[in-house]
Amino acid sequence: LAELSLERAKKEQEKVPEAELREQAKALGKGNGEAFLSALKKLGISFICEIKKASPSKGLISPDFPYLKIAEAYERGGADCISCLTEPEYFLGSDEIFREVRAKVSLPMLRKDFTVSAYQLDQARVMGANAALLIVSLLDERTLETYLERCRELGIAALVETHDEEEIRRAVSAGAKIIGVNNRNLKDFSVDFENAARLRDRIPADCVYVAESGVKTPEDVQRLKQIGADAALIGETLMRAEDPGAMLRL
Ligand code: IGP
Repeated sequence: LAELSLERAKKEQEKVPEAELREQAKALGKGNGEAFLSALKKLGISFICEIKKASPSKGLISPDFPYLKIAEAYERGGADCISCLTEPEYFLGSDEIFREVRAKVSLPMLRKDFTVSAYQLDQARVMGANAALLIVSLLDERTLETYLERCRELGIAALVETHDEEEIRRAVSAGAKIIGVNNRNLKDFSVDFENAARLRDRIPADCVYVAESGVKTPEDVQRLKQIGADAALIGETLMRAEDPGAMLRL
């Protein structure tokens, strides 16, 4: 997926050259990463609700994929932020979908993709994202630092995704302020819901803590509240729910 993303970014640079995109991003001024951060920090657990048509582990999740309706249902239902997949190959997302959702709702939005070049961060800013995803396992420490610096410059927040203790250490040392712990192992897609709980106390107190993946029931949300997660990132369960708000209101 990292390689695919790099190829995609290179292709897109043939259409919009790097220097041109840089100019566009600069002309826009700072983004509103602050809105994403404060939505996560609010009292009680926050919900980042995800829009994705498919995933490599689950295949097609939403065949008809009424993404604008879903976005509105999230907003009405009490979501704090929206995460929107833009990866086209495995998640069947696109930048266009992101833009349409951006125009429809006022919630802070995370551009969910496999960031492997600074170009993609400029793209995130230009498409109106409040935050971008940085997956630690795809980046060496120096690169992670560079991308965090680029996010600061663009005024967007960075959700830095980890899976184990070593990755958390790298995230913290690179200066991450929002750390996600993924319950799903991206190598074999297995989900261990206790991963986020187990690693909770590895996250420094001044960082925002996001538990990701595998949230299925109100009891799961309860468990995440109990361990003091600032936010839960929920995708599949909400995509399949008839009334996503019902799960968020509990
Ligand atoms: C959501 P779930 O199990 O609720 O659908 O998971 C989200 O955490 C998951 O989509 C995800 C993801 C990622 C997707 C976590 N990290 C990195 C793509 C890339």
